[in-house]
This record gives sequence, structure tokens and C-alpha cells, in this order.
Amino acid sequence: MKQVVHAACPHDCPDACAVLITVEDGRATRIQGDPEHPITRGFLCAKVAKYLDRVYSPDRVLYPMRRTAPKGIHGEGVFRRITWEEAYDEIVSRLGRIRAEFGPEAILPYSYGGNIGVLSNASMDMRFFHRLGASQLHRSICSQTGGDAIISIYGRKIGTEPEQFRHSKYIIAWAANIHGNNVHLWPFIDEARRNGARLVVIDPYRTRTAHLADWHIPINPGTDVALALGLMHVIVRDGLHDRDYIARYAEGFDELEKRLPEYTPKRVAQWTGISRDDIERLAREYATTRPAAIRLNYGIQRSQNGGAAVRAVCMLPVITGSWKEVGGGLQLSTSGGFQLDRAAMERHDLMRKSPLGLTARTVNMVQLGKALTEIDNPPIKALVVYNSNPAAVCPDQNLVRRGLKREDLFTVVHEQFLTDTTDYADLVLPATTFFEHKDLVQAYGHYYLQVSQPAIEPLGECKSNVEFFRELALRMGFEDECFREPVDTMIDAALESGVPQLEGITRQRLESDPYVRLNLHGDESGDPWLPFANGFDTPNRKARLFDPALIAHGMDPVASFVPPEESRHRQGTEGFPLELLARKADNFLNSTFVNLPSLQKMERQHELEISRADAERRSIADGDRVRVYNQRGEIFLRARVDGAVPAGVVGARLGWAKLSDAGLNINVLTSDRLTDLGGGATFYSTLVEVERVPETSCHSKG
Ligand SMILES: Nc1nc2c(c(=O)[nH]1)N[C@H]1C(S)=C(S)[C@@H](COP(=O)(O)OP(=O)(O)OC[C@H]3O[C@@H](n4cnc5c(=O)[nH]c(N)nc54)[C@H](O)[C@@H]3O)O[C@H]1N2
Ligand SMILES: Nc1nc2c(c(=O)[nH]1)N[C@H]1C(S)=C(S)[C@@H](COP(=O)(O)OP(=O)(O)OC[C@H]3O[C@@H](n4cnc5c(=O)[nH]c(N)nc54)[C@H](O)[C@@H]3O)O[C@H]1N2
Ligand code: SF4
Ligand SMILES: [Mo]
Repeated sequence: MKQVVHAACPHDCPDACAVLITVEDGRATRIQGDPEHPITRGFLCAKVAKYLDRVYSPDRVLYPMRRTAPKGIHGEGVFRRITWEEAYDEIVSRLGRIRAEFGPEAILPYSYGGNIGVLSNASMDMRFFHRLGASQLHRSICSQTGGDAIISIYGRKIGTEPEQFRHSKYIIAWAANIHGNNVHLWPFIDEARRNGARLVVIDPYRTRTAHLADWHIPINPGTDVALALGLMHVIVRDGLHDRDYIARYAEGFDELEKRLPEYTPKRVAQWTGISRDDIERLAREYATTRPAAIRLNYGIQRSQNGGAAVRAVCMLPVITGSWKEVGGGLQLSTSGGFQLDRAAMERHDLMRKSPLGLTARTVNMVQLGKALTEIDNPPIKALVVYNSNPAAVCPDQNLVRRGLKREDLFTVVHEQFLTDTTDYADLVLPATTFFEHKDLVQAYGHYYLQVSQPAIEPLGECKSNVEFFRELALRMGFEDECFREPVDTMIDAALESGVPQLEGITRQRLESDPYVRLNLHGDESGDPWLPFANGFDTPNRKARLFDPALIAHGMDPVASFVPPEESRHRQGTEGFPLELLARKADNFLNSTFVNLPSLQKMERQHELEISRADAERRSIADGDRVRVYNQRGEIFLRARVDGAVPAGVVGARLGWAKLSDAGLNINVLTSDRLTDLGGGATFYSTLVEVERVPETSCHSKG
């Protein structure tokens, strides 16, 4: 029996690909991108194209297991297989005791982007923790800063559709590694370029996208606010702004104008490292080559001033009136277009039924290390991890590990593989992959909604997030009807939010037509949909160039350049002279896929990319072993002198700590300091020093 199942990739990636899985006699034998899907267009990224290797990997966690060795150790014999019944009994009794002794807030869920399917990401899990009264997790490690910033100016987190980039004549990839992180936008850019568009990349790192661009502008990390204000300085100075659009659809332009004199090309050049001529040229080209679209990605909001940076960049298409044009505007994310019924999924109201009886405290996921080592009243005594690998992805890794190592901390990890985090788990529970469960999948890089069908039975004793938390809730004695809701009913409920964008979009329709676009209508002439051609999603329809709400965050209500505390631009930064870009790998997805041999072969790992000038100053040659360090920690990598980074900047990639020298990864160097807005992570505001070390001073793992 051979059959083709329609699924949707739920990994944390803007593209949300439509996936066809061929199943023969119950076993998946082929995966391909759906050729009919308007964004997927028949191809998958290299990672998911090899997904059969992941699903059927001999390393999959297939059964519940209990730790039998001290925390922090991995390898043979560390875990013993147990039954789900034993696992549930232990969780119920440990959580029950902790709740009785310390209160339910002593329990902390920890989860993020392992699976961004609507149900797998935030539904039964949330209901469970809300009913329990557990501490809430502020899920801010990735996109909260940029999201809050875009809402502060536009009112909603939406932007230009990928399909419309094909109409652009000038495309700026701003902190957007399109080839690595968002490859399904590339064909539209390709098409635009065949029609004469130019592609400009603003990124300190020479990504593959930068390599293929017409113009790569390396910028000093963390100085994008200054560049955006500098561009607006030139645009307004030269009268290239759209006075009519601004008058209709923006408020606070006068306040913005008052900031601009400070941002002369000369001063901006000093901060950004981009020449005055290039700033002038970029401003003029962007304002006069129409339509011009910006693909902004989340890289710039991983700096301490990231909120201001996103706001400043988002002002550009407002002042040029680029939002009026097909092929204009900006895309950071499209997720705000979906407007599913989140409240019905997550049931915050259940917190009132918990022993706490009120809203539980919130713990910022970026500061997990502090939460586990410093928080009191009550201390965190239990950690339930799913959809995440904090021992690898969280900043200030040494502190995170110190916290995870606590023997008095009860840690449960629901996972597909034995990750860095399971090394600290008391119990490891097996999780399904998207081949093995059903879900509803939205996107943050396009406007299509999909139902992802299960292709195969769960392997071993794997359970989906929904089933795990459902069963746990029932064993905890939670009687509420919502814990019995079948998956299909949950999908129906998510779709029934009553917004016009979802009118007529039912589960049945999604199941028979896998390419359902949200109801986003252009005008009557059948033109493409333009999100902000006739105003923004703010109460008065105007973009908030001035947002008084920012004052409460200690921010300039317009935007101004404040160098990050860890920045070469800051006076008095002691000791560490190099800006570290602790970046993602093109062939992994954060820490997912890192353990798969077929992908390891494609990725250059354990390297420090360094400029020739910085290498020579330190007598470092290509291929030398180096120690990279700062006040938080050190790692050992191999120097790569290949022109990927400018002087003053070094680059390295996220991987698994336990597959690296000394069992640590790049996040030993990053700090848990928060961004200016939304409590985000500042991965890209990190200073380090580098020195050459003898081959023997560390354990080489290739
Ligand atoms: N292959 C692959 N795809 C992925 C991921 C992955 O790990 N691998 N991760 C997924 C996730 S979780 C996300 S959030 C998305 C989005 O992820 P992105 O935000 O696009 O990814 P980043 O790689 O963090 O940042 C993008 C670019 O910003 C650059 N950058 C860093 N600092 C600065 C700066 O100060 N200014 C400027 N102008 N540029 C800077 C980086 O060098 C990088 O090339 O990608 C998703 N897609
Ligand atoms: N230095 C540095 N650190 C970073 C970043 C960076 O650019 N540089 N990027 C940051 C960003 S943008 C993000 S989004 C975070 C991502 O951090 P995380 O959200 O932790 O993402 P992953 O590292 O991909 O780990 C996800 C884990 O979830 C598991 N998983 C997948 N599907 C399921 C499921 O259905 N159920 C369960 N229970 N588990 C599942 C996977 O096996 C994987 O181990 O990392 C951040 N950390
Ligand atoms: S990771 Fe992204 S590009 Fe790759 S298949 Fe999934 S959605 Fe598509
Ligand atoms: Mo992310």
C-alpha cells in the first residue's frame, strides 16, 4: 500500500513548507516539497529534505527513561527504561509534593520553538500549566523584541507577502540571511532580479545571500538604529519623503525630524563603519528606485538596542510611502495575520482555578540560569522542558548548567533526541515528530494556513505534546472538559475566532485544499493585498513614529541610537575588543538537526571566523586552535580566516555543547542581559577576545 500524505513543516522557520510524505506499508519512504504550494514550490531546505534520517534515526528517544547517574553525564547506562505509567506516577507525585510544600509557582515550564504547530506549541501544555498554577514562561528568546517593536509602530505584526517581492525593483535584505534561514523567499527575489531589481544586503557577516547580492554592506553589529536614522536624515534632507502619505498615515513625524540632525552621514559612518558616500547612495537608491521592499529579519533585534533598531528600520517604508506600492513595504513577520483563537487554545482563565487562584508570576526564559540559581519565594523546584534545548540555546550557559545540575531540581524533558538538556533530566519522555501527529500550522513568512496530517504511527512509545499534557492533566485530577478535547475539536476551536481573515476557513476545507490563503483582499480591481496602503492597524490608522508607551521602557519614544553595553562603540568597555556574532548554522535549525551525520557533513562546525587583520595581530593563522573568551566563559575553536567577517568582528555557530570541545558551545560567551523592549535575548551584543593556543590545550573533536 502506497500513499502520499500532506503534512506541513512545523520547525521554527518562516517558510512553513507544504510537505508530501510517501508512505509504504506504514513506513515513510520519501519526503518532498509540494510543487502545488505557492511558496514551497516543490522544494525543501537541505535539513528537511533529509528528514527520513531524523525520523528513523537510531538515536531517537522511543521510551520513557529514568536517570540513574549524576546529572551532567551522558553516554551508555545513564538512563534506564521505564513505562509511561511509572513516569506519570513519578511526575504526579513529585509535582504534587512540590506544589504542596512550595506552591505551584515552584514549577516552571520551559519551551520554545522545537515545534511551532499551533497545537504542539501552545495548547494543552498551556492549559495544563495554567490549571496547575505554575510559573508562566515569558517566551522571549527569539522574536519578542522585534514583535513588540513592529506593533508599537504599525499596530500589527504583518508585512509584505513573499509573492510580492517579485514586483520589487530594489530589495534590501536587512539582517536577513535569506539563503540560510528563509530560502523560499529566494525564488521571488530571483524573479525580481531577472526583471532588473537590485539586491542589497546589510549584515556584518558575509552570508551566502550577501555573496550573491549586488551590494553587500557590512555594518558594525548593533548600529542599525544609527544607519536607519542616517538614511532618513538624507531622505528628508533631500526631500525624497512622501509628504502626502506621511500626513495621512503617520503621527510623530515632527518628532522624528527633530532627531534627524544628529544623524549626519559623517557621524553615522563612524558608528556603523559604512562610508558617508555609501550611506548617501543607499538612502537615495532606496527612496528613488520604486518599488523597494525590505526583508528585515530578527538578527537586528538580538542586540541590546534591538527594539529601537526594528522601529527605526520600520520607519523607512512609512516615510517613503513605499507601503502604497505592490512590491514595496517590509516584511519582518506575517504571523499577526492569522489571528487564531489563542485564548481558547491556552485558557489563561484556568489560572483562577489553580491553588494560586490568580495570575502566576512570569519568568523570563532568557534568564533561565538566574531563575534556577537565584529566584526565591518560591525557588524553582521542578522544570518541565518540551520543544526546547535550553542547555544549548540559552545565553550564559555556565550559569544555566549550574542551575540544571542542582540535584534538588526535578527535571522532566519531553524530547525526540538525547540533547544537551536531557543530560540534566531526571526523566526523559519520548516525543513524536510531525510525521506522527496531526496539527494546524500557520506561518511567519507567508499567509497560508495548513492542516498537517500524520503520515505514520508514533514510533516506539512516543507521544505528541498534546497527548502527553492531556494524559498528565487527567492523572493530576484536572476535571475540566478542555483536557478531554480531541485534536480535531481543538483545531476547529482555533479557527473559530470570528475574524474576517478566517471566515469560511474550516478544518474540513483545510483538509481537502491544502493551500488556503487567509482572506486578505486587495481592492476591487483584483490588485494584490497591500497591508498598509490605506493606513495602519493602530486606533487612528496612523503609524506611530512617536510612541509615548515606550517612555515607560526607558526608551526614546521615536528611536535613538544607544550603543549596547557590550559594544566597541561604548566608552570604557574593558578588556574585550571583538564583537562576536554567535550565529545560527545554515544547515541546522538552532540546536535541532545538529546530531545528524548527514547534515553534519554539510556544515562547517567548531570554527571561529576572524578577519585577516585581527588574526595577524594575534599571530593566528587559518586552521589554528584558538581560545575565545570573555568574563563569562571560554570555548576552543579552530580559526578560519576567509573574509566572512570584517575587522573587529568574529563569527561562530550554534551547535550542541556535548558535541564540542569541553562540552560547551558558543552560548557560554553570550550574556543574559535583556534587550530594550520585550525582554529579548542579546545574543549579538557580545564582546570577546581571542588567542592562539597549542593543539594540546584542548580536546580536538575535528
Ligand atoms: N537554516 C536555518 N534556518 C533558520 C534557523 C536556523 O537556525 N537555521 N533559525 C530559525 C529561527 S529560530 C529564526 S528566529 C529565523 C530568523 O532568523 P534570523 O533572524 O534571520 O537569523 P539570524 O541568523 O539570527 O540573523 C540574521 C542575520 O543577522 C545578522 N546580524 C547579526 N547582528 C547584526 C546586526 O547588528 N546588524 C545587522 N544588520 N545584521 C546582524 C547575522 O549575521 C545573520 O546573518 O530563522 C529560522 N530559520
Ligand atoms: N548563540 C545563539 N543562541 C541562540 C540563537 C542564536 O542565533 N545564537 N537563536 C535563538 C533563537 S532565535 C531561538 S528561536 C532559540 C531556539 O531554541 P529552541 O526553541 O530550544 O530550539 P531548538 O534548539 O531547535 O530545540 C528544540 C528542541 O525541541 C525538540 N522538539 C522538536 N519537536 C518537538 C515536539 O513536537 N515535542 C517536543 N517535546 N520536543 C520537540 C527538538 O528535538 C529540539 O531538541 O535559540 C536561541 N539561541
Ligand atoms: S525548515 Fe523551513 S525551509 Fe525547511 S522544510 Fe521546514 S519550513 Fe521549509
Ligand atoms: Mo528564533
